[in-house]
Amino acid sequence: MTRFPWKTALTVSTLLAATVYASAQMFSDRMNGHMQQGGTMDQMHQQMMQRGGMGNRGMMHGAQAGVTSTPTMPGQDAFGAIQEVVQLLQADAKTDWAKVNIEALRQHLIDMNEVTLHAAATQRDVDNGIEIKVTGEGRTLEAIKRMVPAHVSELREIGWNAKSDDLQNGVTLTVIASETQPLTKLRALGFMGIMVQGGHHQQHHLMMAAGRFVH
Ligand SMILES: [Cu+2]
Repeated sequence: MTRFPWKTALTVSTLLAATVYASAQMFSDRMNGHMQQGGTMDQMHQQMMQRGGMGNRGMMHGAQAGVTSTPTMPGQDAFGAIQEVVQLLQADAKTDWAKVNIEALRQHLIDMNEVTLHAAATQRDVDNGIEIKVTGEGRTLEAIKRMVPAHVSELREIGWNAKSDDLQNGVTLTVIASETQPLTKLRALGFMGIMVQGGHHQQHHLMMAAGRFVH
């Protein structure tokens, strides 16, 4: 009869038990880690939602985390801009519907698309400033001729030394450096960086649609 090695069996089972216990401990530690991480994410999410203005991102985060909510993305930026303006006009009891012109806003958004995405912009240094030849054809050219000179007037209103000259296929935009707009910055901004200057662009869209403003 073989002697059963009780002592060895006991040692082995103790070791096994210890290993199982250690694994369980590691597993539970890891789970706690995850839960703590989850907690922090929830807090961040809550903070984001409370801070406001981050609503969209908050909801996207929620959607990624499997939380169902109403979609907010309009699918197309110009569509979204028009939708927002229409909602503002509808919410305002003083809106004069005899003057409202949403088509004017749509045409301006088409101009913006042409100028932002399709115009060619060739930049060069001039004496203490930069000169940009903005050119295009067809609908793009029309948009350049409407938008660039109009924006130059706005730049001048906010104190920039800017001018525009007509070209056959576009406009020459010249901006001279100043203490507030040094040459290095102008060079870096380039055509679009200069076009986005000024704080009333979105307000202008509302005025355009309301029929109170001609761009
Ligand atoms: Cu605009």
